[in-house]
Amino acid sequence: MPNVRQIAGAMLLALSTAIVVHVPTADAMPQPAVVKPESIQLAQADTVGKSEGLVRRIDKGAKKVTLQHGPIEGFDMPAMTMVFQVADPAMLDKIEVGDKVRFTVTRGGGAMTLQSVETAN
Ligand SMILES: [Cu+2]
Repeated sequence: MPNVRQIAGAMLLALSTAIVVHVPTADAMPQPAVVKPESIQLAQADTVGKSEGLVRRIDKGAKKVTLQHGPIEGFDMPAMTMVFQVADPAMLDKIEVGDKVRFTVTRGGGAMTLQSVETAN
């Protein structure tokens, strides 16, 4: 009687065989490869990252805030200083330059957008 591991191995083998068979079709039609990055961006938009940072600059008119942030948990992003969009400009009324803050952020369409921010002084 085959155990679960053997069945999974057989299924993997069948899968990889299917992929190898599919390659000539992919070569003949390069379009599907162009669609791929878009689907990856959509997946990233659903991810919420969170971290802490220091407020460096606030631009209410442009709905942007510059944060010197620590590594962002949930994203593969190290500590750096960068500009974030804010989901709601009212979020900028609660913080000032020099404040230490905690924030949550989403990523999609090439922009990082703060979803929440609160002082952590
Ligand atoms: Cu960053």
